[in-house]
Amino acid sequence: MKSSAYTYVCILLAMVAVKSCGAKIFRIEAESTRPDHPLKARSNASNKTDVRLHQNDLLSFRFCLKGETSVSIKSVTFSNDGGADKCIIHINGIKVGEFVSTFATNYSKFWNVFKSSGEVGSAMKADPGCNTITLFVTSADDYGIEIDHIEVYVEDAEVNADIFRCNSD
Ligand SMILES: [Ca+2]
Ligand SMILES: [Ca+2]
Repeated sequence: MKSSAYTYVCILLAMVAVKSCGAKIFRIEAESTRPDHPLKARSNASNKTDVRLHQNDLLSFRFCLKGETSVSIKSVTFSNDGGADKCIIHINGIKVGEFVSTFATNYSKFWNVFKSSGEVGSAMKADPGCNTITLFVTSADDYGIEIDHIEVYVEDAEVNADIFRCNSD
């Protein structure tokens, strides 16, 4: 009895380990794509920099996978000072979801206060090789929104940072 309970606990622990080891989260800095939009120095941003976007602007990011893999947008970190803005995210041209910034203003100080969108949409299958994430600003006030970074959840433990950034092989 004792040993079967022990075995059961071990199996449970192994399952937890497999689950937590089977996926990774990668961060893509908005400024890393050398976008056509203004970079802003923000002391609270990761890499101390973000990108200011206005209505109809877009950012495009490339990432690579080893095999067909489930991916999702874990979070988009952004700041806003002024009216609300709406962003839509596509992976490989397919809409995965959207998020909005809410109206808030503090004499421009809120540009240095960062918020998370939370998970955007649901997971989808992405292909081996090169994939593209696109963030579109579909509506914005005159001041726009600033994007700091995006976190991408990848359901494949074998994908490391070099593979994800398309630097391998
Ligand atoms: Ca705004
Ligand atoms: Ca950043």
